[in-house]
Amino acid sequence: MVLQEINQALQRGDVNGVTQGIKSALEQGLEPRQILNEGLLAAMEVIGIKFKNNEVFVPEVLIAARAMNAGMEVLKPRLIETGVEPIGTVVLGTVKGDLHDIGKNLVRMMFEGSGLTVHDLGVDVSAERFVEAIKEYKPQIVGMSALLTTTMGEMKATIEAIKAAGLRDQVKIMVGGAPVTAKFAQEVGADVYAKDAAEAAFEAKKLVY
Ligand code: B1M
Repeated sequence: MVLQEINQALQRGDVNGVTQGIKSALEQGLEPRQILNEGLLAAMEVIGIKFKNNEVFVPEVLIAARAMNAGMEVLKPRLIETGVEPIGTVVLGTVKGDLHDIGKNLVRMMFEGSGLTVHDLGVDVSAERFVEAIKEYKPQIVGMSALLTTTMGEMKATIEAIKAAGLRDQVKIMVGGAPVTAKFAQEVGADVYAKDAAEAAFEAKKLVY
């Protein structure tokens, strides 16, 4: 089955296999969300487990991540609803010291699919850069992602910097990422925690309406 082929190709880090698999899945009429969940995300989860168990190492994870991103490029136009009027603006980034961006990119896609304009600052984003971006883009929401327990603290530092710049009242702050919890979000002074990309989009819509 094509989803299984996509899954296996992603685990091998086979960019061509993933992109071709997605194209034929779409031609067969499969839902983009099903391709994302059962093809790409399921495979990434396997990679995550193997990485944790020392069955695969950083290079294999990187090539799988590259195939994931290539697959997302093919899926993105199909995931994003066309012709949606922007309902609000978000500044999004992975915090300083953290290079993980797969989850953040999914959150961005779901935001875009919900009609939000997203200014994606990328990875390893300093508190100062977040502050500059708030001044530049005047977003209603600032979204921060962290995947490492060692970088979660940057969320607090960024919120403090936003406060110090006198901008805290102008934005709602959303945090997420595997080690982040609702309790942590509250402790660092964020407004919202979202556990996954779908919830992030749902919560963001509530914040802008
Ligand atoms: Co890294 N890594 N990694 N890694 N890596 C983890 C996170 C880890 C849990 C693996 C493990 O040991 N089991 C572990 C962290 C341990 C910890 O801190 N507790 C870890 C480590 C240790 C490291 C390094 C330190 C390894 C090393 O070099 N020794 C290193 C750090 C580099 C750095 O950042 N400075 C490192 C490097 C890497 C790669 C570069 C090889 C690669 C990243 C490639 C990339 O992103 N472009 C990588 C990967 C791929 C992972 C795993 C395997 C997968 C992460 C992922 O993409 N998940 C991960 C293990 C795992 O999570 N099982 C691991 C899929 C993604 C869809 O999920 O990102 O959780 P996630 O996003 C979700 C939600 O969290 C949520 O929505 C997303 C979609 O539903 N979400 C938000 C995310 N952001 C949000 C923001 C929101 C709301 C929701 O609001 C704004």
